Amino acid sequence: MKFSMRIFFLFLTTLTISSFSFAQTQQDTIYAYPAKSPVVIDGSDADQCWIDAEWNPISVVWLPYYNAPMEEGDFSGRFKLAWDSLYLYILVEVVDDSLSDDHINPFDNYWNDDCVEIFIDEDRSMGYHQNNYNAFAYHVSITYDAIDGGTGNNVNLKNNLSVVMDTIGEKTYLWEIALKVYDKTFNPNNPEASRVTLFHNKLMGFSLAYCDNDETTSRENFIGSTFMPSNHSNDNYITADYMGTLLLVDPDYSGGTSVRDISKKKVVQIFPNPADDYITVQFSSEIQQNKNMEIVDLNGRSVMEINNVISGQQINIGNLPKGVYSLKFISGNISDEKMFIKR
Ligand SMILES: [Ca+2]
Ligand SMILES: [Ca+2]
Ligand SMILES: [Ca+2]
Ligand SMILES: [Ca+2]
Repeated sequence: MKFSMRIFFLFLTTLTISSFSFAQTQQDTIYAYPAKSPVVIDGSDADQCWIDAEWNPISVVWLPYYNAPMEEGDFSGRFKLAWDSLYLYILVEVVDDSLSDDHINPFDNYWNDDCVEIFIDEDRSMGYHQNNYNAFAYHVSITYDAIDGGTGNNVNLKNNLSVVMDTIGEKTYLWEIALKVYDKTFNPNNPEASRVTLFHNKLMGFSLAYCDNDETTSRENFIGSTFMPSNHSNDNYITADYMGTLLLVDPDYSGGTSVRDISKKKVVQIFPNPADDYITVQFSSEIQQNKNMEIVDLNGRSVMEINNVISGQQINIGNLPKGVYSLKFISGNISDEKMFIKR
């Protein structure tokens, strides 16, 4: 009896640890897909990109202390992302029992009023950004100010984004945002000089959070989209080290060179892409021998090896966590790497 109980608890512990690490993987890397038609920033989610995109949770309590419980109805939130070459689009749905902006001066206690906070590190360099533009922490208020720490002073960077918030239900608010992306040479007096265009395979540091104040003078809850080390749960405004990862993915992308997709020859084809449980691999007759392939994750870690693949073969990827992978192979002097998405 004692022995079987012990096994049972061991099983429970294993289950808890594995489901936690899976959740962390899922939340900390987000994939955003292109908006293929214009996005109207009007506080409405009628745009095609929002119909197509999936929700990501804003559910990790960063403050008052890590994983603190929240009162029922105090806050819940989620967000979607989309992009085109000019903007990162963000749709945030927030349920908040009280919406308030108690400090009239936008620079005064801006983190202690209700606001959506966008953390973005354009080149995913990580590192310190409190008094520089290595990364940004936009505090987007209900009056559409966007305060962040600049070189020495806080600056209102409201021109870096367009935002419209609308009330869509009882205590339910929809924020629709088009964010311009800048590199670390950003200068508020000449922003366009450091404007970055967005492209397939671009990797950025990104987290989203909500500063929840309910008609008091201080922030009650700070809830984010990513897991944090508990002793650094309020550090995203200082450093980009703990931000999540955002990968821009265009499933229709073909040709050209990019950071991750090294193939120029269309030697190997994968479909469907994105895929659920199976991918089918097809390759040209140039490949005669050694048709061994490998699936690697975004960190370059091998997650599956498939030997003696034949063209048209189905590969079961049902056990892989949701994410972006590359299928790699080398045959003689031909090598190829194709990216695919497991959803
Ligand atoms: Ca819209
Ligand atoms: Ca609240
Ligand atoms: Ca950076
Ligand atoms: Ca509030």
